[in-house]
Amino acid sequence: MTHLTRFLNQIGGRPYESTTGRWLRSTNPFTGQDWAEVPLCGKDDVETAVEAAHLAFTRGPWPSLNPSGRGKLLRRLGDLVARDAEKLATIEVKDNGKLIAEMLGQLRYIPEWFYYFGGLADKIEGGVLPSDKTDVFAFTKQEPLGVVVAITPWNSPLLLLTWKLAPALAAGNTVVIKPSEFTSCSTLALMDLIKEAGFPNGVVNTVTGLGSEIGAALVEHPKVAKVAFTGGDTTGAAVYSEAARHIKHVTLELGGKSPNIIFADAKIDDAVKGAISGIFAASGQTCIAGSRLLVQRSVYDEVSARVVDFARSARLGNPLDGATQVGPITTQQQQEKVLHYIDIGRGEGARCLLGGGRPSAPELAQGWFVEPTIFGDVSNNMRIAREEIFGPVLSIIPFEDEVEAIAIANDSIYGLACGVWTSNIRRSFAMANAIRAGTVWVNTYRAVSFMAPFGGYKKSGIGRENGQAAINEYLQTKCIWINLGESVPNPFVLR
Ligand code: TXE
Repeated sequence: MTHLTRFLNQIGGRPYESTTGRWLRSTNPFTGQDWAEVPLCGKDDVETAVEAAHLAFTRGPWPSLNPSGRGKLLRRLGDLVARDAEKLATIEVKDNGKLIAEMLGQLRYIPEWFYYFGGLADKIEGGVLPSDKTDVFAFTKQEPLGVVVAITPWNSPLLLLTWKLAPALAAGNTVVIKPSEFTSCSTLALMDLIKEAGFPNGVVNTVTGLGSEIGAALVEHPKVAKVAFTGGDTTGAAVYSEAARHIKHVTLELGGKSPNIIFADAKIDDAVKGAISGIFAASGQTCIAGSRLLVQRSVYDEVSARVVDFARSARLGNPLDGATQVGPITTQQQQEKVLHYIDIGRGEGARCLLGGGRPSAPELAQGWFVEPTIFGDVSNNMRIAREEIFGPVLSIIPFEDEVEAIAIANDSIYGLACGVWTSNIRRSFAMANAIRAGTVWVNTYRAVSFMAPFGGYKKSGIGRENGQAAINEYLQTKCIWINLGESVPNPFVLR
């Protein structure tokens, strides 16, 4: 039997297995072999984790630490992540099949979130209120919510966790993390750094296991104040309605079917690169994937041919090899879902211009690969243009003019992101104004930053991550009235 690397949870500052005594295996998407295991926690473990987080929020060193102290801890954590970038990147590659080149870049960037929100920790200000009452002094304070549950998906475990963890801690909350059952290892490795940074026991805790069991138990737990969720829209809706029953704060970052729009006046070379990175980065497993490529009819044939040629050159292979350009799909069930959508596309009459199945190379046979796949002549009514596939499948859709491009782009239940490729400055602004999405990129794609708010319109989500305002998603306002009068007037004598 192959040796499995074992990762443990941390609850209350201690390594923690589970009360079930069972384990959950992580499979390497490139080799198809199990490589690690994490505890399969149950509801009792949820109870222990939430109690630890609640205790750390209400008593002990964390609530009495001043905001600058919280900021210092976050900045120290950023330094530790930078120090261990390679180690964490390698774990995540084995866990979810992302390219090592992408992961190294991501791990070197993640510390910026801890520095940025660490810097914000002592800039959370209340205000003195003007008053229409005499002898009263009124002011506001921004206070943390309490125990925050961070539920994260498998496609970018550490990055999407960081987007929640950094502002939640900067604001003074405590956290219970539930990573995806498919990719828990990098999160558990990060816990060692959180401890090393000096966060008090119980400020950050983890429980690993199945979403349907412990994810749901966390959302309904009475001592959980907020759920910060990234995942699919079906699960997101379930989380939202459960949270609503208990009146909890929620942020949801859900799926997308983002349009990437190329006008005839664009620099076509750049637009083609933008189309490729929009859909084939991370094998299309990103919420911002530019999965609908809208191309103006006068350049439709040229752009389609060039995108197909470029995609054909992609080198599929071992994600741990720095030269690999497209890696496997993270889970076998996701690979099956993507292949099923390719069948649907064919059945709907879309023309398959490239790919369309598993690659035939023997060295890829053990991995969960799907070839970069491009459908031409797609109509926006087809399911492959309407539903999130979350894989390397591009649908190219022709349009005549700006009005039609806007109509097609907005004809979606989602509204996460959009790309626009044009040399016309007026058109840049007109498109940016007309598109119903949380992010619009003009002549670029996939740019994200700790400084820039990120989130969805419509079914792509609620709330924003990143940017200064994101910290408000983890705060609540308290209004304090101080009576400065000499005495309290007789309540029966109305004035
Ligand atoms: O995600 P889930 P799945 C989309 C993508 C993908 C589809 C399904 O289209 O094909 O969703 O993926 C936890 N209560 N995205 O099923 O279920 C779960 O354990 C509380 C887009 O893997 O949304 C995991 O930690 N939590 C997306 C997290 O929810 C529950 C990224 C996300 O898993 C739960 C991932 C429950 N009842 C998938 N059930 C993006 N926005 O980037 C599950 N979970």
